[in-house]
Amino acid sequence: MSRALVVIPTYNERENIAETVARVRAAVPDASVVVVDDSSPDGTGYIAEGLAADDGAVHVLHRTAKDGLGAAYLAAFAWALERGFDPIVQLDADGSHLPEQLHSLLGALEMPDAAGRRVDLVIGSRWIPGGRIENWPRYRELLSRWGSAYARTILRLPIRDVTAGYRAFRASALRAIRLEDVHTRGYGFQVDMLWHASQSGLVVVEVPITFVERARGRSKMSPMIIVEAMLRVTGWGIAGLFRRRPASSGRFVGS
Ligand SMILES: Nc1nc2c(ncn2[C@@H]2O[C@H](COP(=O)(O)OP(=O)(O)O)[C@@H](O)[C@H]2O)c(=O)[nH]1
Ligand SMILES: [Mg+2]
Repeated sequence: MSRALVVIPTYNERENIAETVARVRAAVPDASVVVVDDSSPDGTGYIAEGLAADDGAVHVLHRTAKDGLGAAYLAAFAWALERGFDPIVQLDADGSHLPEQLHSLLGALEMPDAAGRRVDLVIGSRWIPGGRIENWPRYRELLSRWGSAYARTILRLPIRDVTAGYRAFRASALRAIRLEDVHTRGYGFQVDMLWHASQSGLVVVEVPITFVERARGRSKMSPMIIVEAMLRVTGWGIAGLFRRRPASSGRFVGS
């Protein structure tokens, strides 16, 4: 019996959550699902409870207030590690991350990387050959590309898509990262996790995905979230200039 877990964060995803959970369960029937809902006013949490009542492999974590994607993921990771799930996958509720590509991420976690090392973290990447995006407005694509390029350069990360939200972690990788040191609430959380993965010397590879912009519901991206991410990345970059890189960071290699 697989102990794989797919974590799906939700805030006002009433029109999407049932279909996303069903597609995950169909794509990888062995994997469990946990929906992490921040008391969505639109009743997403109630819908998720209904899905959990019908399917023992579906779980729901309710949080009391909208506290950001990063905080939701950190709560889910703690929940998952306590229960022995491994690996642990991040997947958006809105249809952007195709559950049908879960096999690709999970498969890459099982394969040695180009240098023959055990892989700790797989990123579903839009910005490597074979990666695609569908229905994204031009400004979102530019924002994502520039954000990724800025963070990658400042933090010297050998990863093309540093803000990607479709990821598969070994449980041991989440244990290696000091999660209590990850403080970014918004989407900068994705960069924060990679930054910590790099500091922990983890082996990271990217696999191409097709990212499909949501057809229903609304994005929670906001200027505040972007500002938080930019300020933090810049801060880590400056701090990095004054700190010798840990010896283990040489093991952090992208694909
Ligand atoms: N639990 C929780 N989920 C969130 C929060 N903000 C966004 N999400 C979820 O995170 C995923 C990605 O958010 P989305 O708004 O689609 O971001 P975008 O794809 O960058 O436009 C979706 O499943 C959202 O419902 C939050 O504060 N709490
Ligand atoms: Mg989205």
